[in-house]
Amino acid sequence: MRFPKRGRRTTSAAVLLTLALAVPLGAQATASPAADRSRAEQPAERQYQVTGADTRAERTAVADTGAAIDEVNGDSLVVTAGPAEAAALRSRGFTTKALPDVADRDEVLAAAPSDYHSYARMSAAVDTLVRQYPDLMSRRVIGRSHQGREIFAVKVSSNVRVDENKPEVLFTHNMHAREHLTTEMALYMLREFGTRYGSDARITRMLDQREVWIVPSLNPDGKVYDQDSGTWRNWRKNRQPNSGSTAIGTDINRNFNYRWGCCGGSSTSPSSQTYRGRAAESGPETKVIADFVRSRVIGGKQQITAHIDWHTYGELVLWPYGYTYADTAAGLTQDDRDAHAAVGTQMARSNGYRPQQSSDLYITDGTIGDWMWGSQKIFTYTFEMYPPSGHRDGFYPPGSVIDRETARNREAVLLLLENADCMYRSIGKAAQYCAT
Ligand code: 3K0
Ligand code: CA
Ligand code: ZN
Repeated sequence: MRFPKRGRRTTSAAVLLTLALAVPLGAQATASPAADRSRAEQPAERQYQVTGADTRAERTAVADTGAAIDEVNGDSLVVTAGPAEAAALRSRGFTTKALPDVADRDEVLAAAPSDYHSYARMSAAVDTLVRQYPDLMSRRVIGRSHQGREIFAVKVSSNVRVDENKPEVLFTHNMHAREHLTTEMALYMLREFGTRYGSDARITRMLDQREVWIVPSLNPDGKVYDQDSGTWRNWRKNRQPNSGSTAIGTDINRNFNYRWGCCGGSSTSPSSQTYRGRAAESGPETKVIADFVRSRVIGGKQQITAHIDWHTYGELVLWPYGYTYADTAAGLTQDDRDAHAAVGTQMARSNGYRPQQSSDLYITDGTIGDWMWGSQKIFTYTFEMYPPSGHRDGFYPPGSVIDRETARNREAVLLLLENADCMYRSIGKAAQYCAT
């Protein structure tokens, strides 16, 4: 259901005006009940075009205000920011231009919330698949979100009920609430594995020789909040309250326990889009996936060798680190970097995305990728799916693109699985690193 556009735009303008007049910078509105209701429907965060930032250092300065950078287009950026972050951007000399609210973009924004699986429909679809392929797939609850929803992993492998000695590969999806195409990517992979095992040679071989873990939604509360009211809310973080603030949510991708908060790549302000939380792993969702990954250390050996964390948008393949511009750093040797880049570039060639180090975009800290490598030595990629930067669809492309844009990553997924037994083979160093 969509509200009549005119009424909604009026409400949204009134709320922004209330915030602009009444809210001290850095604080959150203590709005009237009426304004509060509207704000719940229509958060004050919105997208801005920011000009004057065309280097990675300037992009890092933009990110340092606590705005989330959604797009990089040459010297102009699109960010999601609240009033405080927008004011901080202007005070640092950047030019900001408010873009129309996501929910007001009905004509150009062809996506309806019903185009994408809701959390409930996704969960039911997974149950159906697991029932259909009981020897190949099993589902396990690995923990719960702040509001108590199940965060679950689907294991896919031949002989699925036995923990065998095979390289394990992890795929995590939908950490950022509004990045719904990533949940569709999880469902695509599950359907593809289910229907092609036993007929497609590559898939059969991989499911015989790997144990695959797919977590279709790392942020079920955020997904439900963004989608289930019937109008998109452009929500990114989880839905955990913050003590001493009315602002909701921690950015799960700034909450991981490797160099957490080290480097100006996250915010200390609960109202920020990139709020890092009060401590590393303070977000229950962060802790759930970190605990799961730690639980895969068996006999002192991490079983998971490779990982993709699926995001939208920008059509990028990113590798660690995000916390530093340096190509190599503590625990990341030249060979580690080169193997990440070699497989990352192969995958990017297959889907047409751009391969680069995470910090080539802007500095981030406390991300899942930095933790996966820095703390667990798991080869890790962040994929930013369709659309490319500058495309009007942003986080909400129409449902008609889902099949094409998920299948587009089929080859990249197979490439990662095929390399996962020895990532250093990609740089000709299997003998040095992978001798058994
Ligand atoms: O590792 C990274 O560079 C993460 C990029 C990710 C983020 O968390 O900022 N980009 S997104 O938020 O637009 N999906
Ligand atoms: Ca195993
Ligand atoms: Zn994201």
